[in-house]
Amino acid sequence: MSSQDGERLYVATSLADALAALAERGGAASVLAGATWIMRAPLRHEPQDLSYVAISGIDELRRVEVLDHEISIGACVTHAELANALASSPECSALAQAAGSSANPAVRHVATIGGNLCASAFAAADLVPALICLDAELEIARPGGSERMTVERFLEIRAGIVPGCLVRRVIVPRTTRRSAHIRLPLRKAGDYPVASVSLAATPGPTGLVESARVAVGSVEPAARRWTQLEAGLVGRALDPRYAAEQAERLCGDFSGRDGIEAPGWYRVKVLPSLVRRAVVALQEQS
Ligand SMILES: Cc1cc2nc3c(=O)[nH]c(=O)nc-3n(C[C@@H](O)[C@@H](O)[C@H](O)COP(=O)(O)OP(=O)(O)OC[C@H]3O[C@@H](n4cnc5c(N)ncnc54)[C@H](O)[C@@H]3O)c2cc1C
Repeated sequence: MSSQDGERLYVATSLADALAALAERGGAASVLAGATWIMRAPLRHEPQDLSYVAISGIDELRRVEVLDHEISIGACVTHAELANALASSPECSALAQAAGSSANPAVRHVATIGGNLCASAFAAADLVPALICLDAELEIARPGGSERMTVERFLEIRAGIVPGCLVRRVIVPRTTRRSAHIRLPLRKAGDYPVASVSLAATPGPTGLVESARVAVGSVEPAARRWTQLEAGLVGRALDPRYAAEQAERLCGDFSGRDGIEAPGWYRVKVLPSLVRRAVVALQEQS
């Protein structure tokens, strides 16, 4: 164990050390990874936590392991490291694109995948819809054990997660799908996206779509799947115009959230165009 700045910051040296430090502090301490979300707490008028347990120096949380059937990504892998590590895994293009296009280079070098998933009030998180469309799971570590669940399930329980737990790693299954992440920043690259669409599709032997997953980010308070649109894409050839028409028809599935960057109706209005661009991106990968 090592500590800096009195009780405010504890720098953990291993996963066990981090879990012990969190347990010792009860509900009074939060996990700190890249701190790019935490540092803006005062701007969001959120209370700052009493103390933090820093985890970004823990070796096992910084690894990306590309195995035959899955890719295991440690919670403290940064957006920049992720984009780089996945550059030669075409089935994970959505995640590589989300990681490589989020924020700006300085933020991407410290912001982590774990922080992106755990920032519970962050509707515009880029990696979350990408992970949902890739059917990713995550592993939560707690003293005495761990639990694995889908990212979708994690989003349902994240606000009430027991203090003392932390996300250890994210697991992305490897399949023959193709995928893309398309985002619309309002003014310039580096802005939060007004809306984002992540699309994964698996082509069958005849070229028709065998399975599809679409996830929408930043439109509602949390990213979620667009299951009606998925159903409309299956059994057909990938066609940007048809996909955009279906998206237009099904846009009523979303209630856009109003925010300082854009009103809710606008976030919904741009979805067909993002879906069209996502399908074009998939076609370009073949
Ligand atoms: C200028 C700027 C621009 C940005 N633009 C974008 C953008 O375009 N797209 C985007 O997606 N994001 C953007 N972000 C948000 C950026 O903060 C997140 O994307 C980032 O992934 C958060 O990771 P972090 O490691 O910094 O999290 P932290 O700030 O360290 O933590 C965030 C939250 O998660 C918790 N936490 C962190 N890791 C874990 C863990 N392993 N287990 C449990 N809890 C954990 C913390 O306690 C905290 O509540 C931007 C941020 C800035 C400052």
